[in-house]
Amino acid sequence: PAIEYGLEAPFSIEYHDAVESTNDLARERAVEGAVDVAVLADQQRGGRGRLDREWSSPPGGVWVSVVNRPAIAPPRAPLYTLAAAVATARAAREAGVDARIKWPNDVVVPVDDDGGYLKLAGVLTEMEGETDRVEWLVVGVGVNANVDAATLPDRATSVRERADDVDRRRFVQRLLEEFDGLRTDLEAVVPAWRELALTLGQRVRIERPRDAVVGDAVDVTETGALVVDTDDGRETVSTGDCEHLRPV
Ligand code: BT5
Repeated sequence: PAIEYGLEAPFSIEYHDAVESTNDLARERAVEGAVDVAVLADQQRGGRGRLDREWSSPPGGVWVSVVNRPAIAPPRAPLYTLAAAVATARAAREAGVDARIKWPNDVVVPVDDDGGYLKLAGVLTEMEGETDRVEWLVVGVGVNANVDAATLPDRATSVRERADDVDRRRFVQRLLEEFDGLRTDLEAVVPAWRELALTLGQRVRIERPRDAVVGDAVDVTETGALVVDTDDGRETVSTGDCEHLRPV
């Protein structure tokens, strides 16, 4: 059962010790008609990443999913993913971690000058709606906060590993405040994203369902798509088409 989390936040918070996936619970709340609810858990047994990948969610992390009912059309939904990545990176930076954003949905810590990184957090956005209107949008954020890297997959890191353990209540509050500020000012999302982006200026390879795009990542569009200068000209890759992005 949910217990009171005792947080001043722009969302009402539903806290659980352990769940399958906070995104699944938030989706249920969304279907029930909830507005501005954040579902939070200490651990997830069946945490999910994009494209049916697993998300490892041991105790001590921040596993949170937010229900939104934005008055936007579906093509702008990726801005919510970018906003959550910015909010997470800002909260992590306040905690002393050199967090940057890797397009489209990763928060990472650079480990060398060649684009190498370890993954600190990820964002999973899911929505329901019609062609011209989003009905609800669930933004799930997983942050390796007070977690030993040994309990995480390869190429992952945690706040504990890069700085010190955080007060998770404070961390979640910062994250949700930043996210709320950006979702209510969507024009500010892309400029804020650019400032923290690790991907811009990198040469990247992006796997799509049917092909791959290789080139220099030069910008993101107003709907969060990545603009890549390839040998054959300029390509725009939508967040939904990206299976993997890696620096080359
Ligand atoms: C993501 O997927 O990065 C989105 C993760 C979203 C997790 C949150 S937690 C709250 C909410 N509830 C859920 O069930 N999900 C959301 P993707 O870009 O597909 O990355 C997944 C890949 O990251 C996996 O295939 C692993 O390689 C790696 N990975 C898994 N767990 C990780 C972790 N804890 N830290 C870093 N990397 C991880």
